[in-house]
Amino acid sequence: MIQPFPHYQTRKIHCLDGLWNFAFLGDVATDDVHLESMEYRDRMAVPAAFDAMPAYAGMRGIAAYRTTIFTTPGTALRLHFEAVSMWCRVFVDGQPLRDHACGYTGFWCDAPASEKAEREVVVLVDNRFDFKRVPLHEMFFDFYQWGGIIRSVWCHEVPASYIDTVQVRVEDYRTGAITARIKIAGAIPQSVHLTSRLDTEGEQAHGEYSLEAGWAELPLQINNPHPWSQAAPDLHNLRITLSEDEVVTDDMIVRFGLRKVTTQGTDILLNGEKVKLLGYNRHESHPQFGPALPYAQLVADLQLLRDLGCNFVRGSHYPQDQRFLDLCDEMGFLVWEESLGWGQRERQLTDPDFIAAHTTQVEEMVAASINHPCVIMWGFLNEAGTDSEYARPIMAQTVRQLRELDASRLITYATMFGKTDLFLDLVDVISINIYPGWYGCENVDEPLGLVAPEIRSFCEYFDAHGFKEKPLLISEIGAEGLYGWHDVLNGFFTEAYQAELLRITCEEVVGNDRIAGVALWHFSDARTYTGGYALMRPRAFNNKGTLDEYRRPKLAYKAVRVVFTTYQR
Ligand code: ADA
Repeated sequence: MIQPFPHYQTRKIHCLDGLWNFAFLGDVATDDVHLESMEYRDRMAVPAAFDAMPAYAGMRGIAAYRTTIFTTPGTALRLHFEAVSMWCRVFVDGQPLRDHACGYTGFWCDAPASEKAEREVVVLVDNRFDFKRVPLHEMFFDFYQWGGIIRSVWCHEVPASYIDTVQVRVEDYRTGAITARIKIAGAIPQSVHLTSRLDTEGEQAHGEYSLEAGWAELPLQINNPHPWSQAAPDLHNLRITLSEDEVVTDDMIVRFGLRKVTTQGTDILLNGEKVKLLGYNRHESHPQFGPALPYAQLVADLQLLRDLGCNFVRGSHYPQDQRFLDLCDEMGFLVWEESLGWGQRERQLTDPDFIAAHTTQVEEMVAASINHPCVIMWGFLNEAGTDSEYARPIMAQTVRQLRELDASRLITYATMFGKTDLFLDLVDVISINIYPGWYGCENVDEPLGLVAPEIRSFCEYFDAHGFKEKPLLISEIGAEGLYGWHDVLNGFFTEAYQAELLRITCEEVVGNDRIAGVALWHFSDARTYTGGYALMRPRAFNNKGTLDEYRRPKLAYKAVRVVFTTYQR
């Protein structure tokens, strides 16, 4: 198991990854599930998507997971689930602690202290589509949504007062001035005794800090600051310790980078220098493991992206595995992280439960990812109904929420409406999903001839309609290429057609100064619909990957690599 940041030195942490007791209950109501009489006849790996595993492939319903842990008697526990898909209810020693309803964000459960050393954790997981229960998940999304405890689970033994959060705000990336924002939870005193240590430097702040609504702020100075950039992704560590009567009671170590992301006219700047974003949309998806990718696969994916000459990943279409973001921090990738969403319209976007669930999800996403220097941009609600007024409240509210939570990153959303989108004035970067040469070219003889002119027509349109000063990103573009499919006509679905479409796109992007970057659709083929929607998707995969689902390169790999690596040189 790999523990993503933050790390801890003082508190005892148990990793609950491994083999859990398991029972698949199927299509039953939660009220009809009785834990006391539950028979766990099987075992299941955690983390894993149970419905990606051979014995339960494709099954939807309720599953019960159970494990036990030995903890220190009399100590309160905090369970950290990095992601459970899609809905879950967590019990400790038979007591329900909380429900959670989004498959891609982490959450915490507090379990009161007990005199018993052995504690039992049970999780009911539901992967059925149900708008009331999981308003953020819909079966019409063009990617398979798996069920299970899909990311790691941790159990923290915590003292009465403990450190909940450490956020680093970079005040000046050149001088190394930062502010550490620290949230204390549990019993919240008026003030706390805090110490900080940066990298291998000595202790800096040392003293009593008063809390405001549980938060303390420490202005700090790094003596030997190294900015974070793509070429030199230098990282810094900050350890905060909490003590009582000279005894350290808790600590937290966060990792961060000194960098600044801004826009200037139509450009995106990293540390004051123009950067062209060249990369891919990437699903966390594997034919064998679903969304629970082995660590080595995460590293392999980034090695492939680096080899392709990419510097950018759009985490489509949900908050990312923290291990992946840690790797992007270390390898100098720039990331767009976004909330879960795909093509929602009025029914969802105006529903109070949907809005509330989305607000919670955005909070959880930002809380988990705020210290990653790789994340330069927040996105939300891919291809929502942004050509209609009904979407205004949720779009405006989400932008406001993101700016309040984090004023240091750019905000965007991927629109499929381009020229008729109503809310582009709200965001820092315009991001368009366009498919010239693929969708909508039924009556065209030479569809590849549409690609460059259509890209240029968007540039001209936005310049002429009040967005001359806003960066423009192509957040999706691509074509299906079936791995191994070659044909003398080089038409739709051949590797050759896909390669040529991506080559033209990449040439246009690197040669066109108006365009701030591209996220090609997409990195690797990804499993999608099982029902009737699959008729639009050969093999029931979205086949627009430059690599297939096993990461075998198609012809497009070389085509993209030549253009991107030549540009990066
Ligand atoms: C959309 C969507 C992607 C994918 C793509 C496609 O732009 O955002 O998730 O479905 O279309 O392949 O058609």
